[in-house]
Amino acid sequence: MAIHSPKERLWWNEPLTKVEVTWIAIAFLWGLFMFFTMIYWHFAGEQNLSNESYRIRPEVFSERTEAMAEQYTVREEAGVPVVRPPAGGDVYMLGRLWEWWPILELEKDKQYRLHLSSLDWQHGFSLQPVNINLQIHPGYEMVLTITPDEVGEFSVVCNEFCGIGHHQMVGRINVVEPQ
Ligand SMILES: [Cu+2]
Repeated sequence: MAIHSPKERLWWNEPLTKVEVTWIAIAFLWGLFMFFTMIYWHFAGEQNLSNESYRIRPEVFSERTEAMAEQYTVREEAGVPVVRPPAGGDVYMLGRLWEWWPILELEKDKQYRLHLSSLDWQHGFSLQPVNINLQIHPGYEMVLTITPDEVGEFSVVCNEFCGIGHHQMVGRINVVEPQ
């Protein structure tokens, strides 16, 4: 028993017992199982998307997002621009203390390149209710090739604690029928 001191001073020099071998084998096989489950779940779980990431300075990301908003804003909701960029192109959403900006309006069954980044700290991009979760860091942009397949309003919530206004850090993606 482990609570008693080993009788032999050179306790590590003993041959393996059957019980040890069994537990090492079980732990090893369980580790392998979990390793392959991670890969399998990427395809079967439909939660975390394949993404690309690139280095980008926060100022550059901010400029690109603002340029898109300036060109394609269709209206405002509570002071936040609702932006409807053309289908097939690049769309940007930035995280900062404490908002996801701007509101995006995307067409159903059209493909977009969604760029996500942070201007200050680490934030979480959690798309509800579909439960897509991504960690967003300043200095890097995450690029996802997405094709929204359901019409509706999807909330974005920050799920990485980012300070006093964290609980108010929300955004939105609207998916609408193509015109
Ligand atoms: Cu946040």
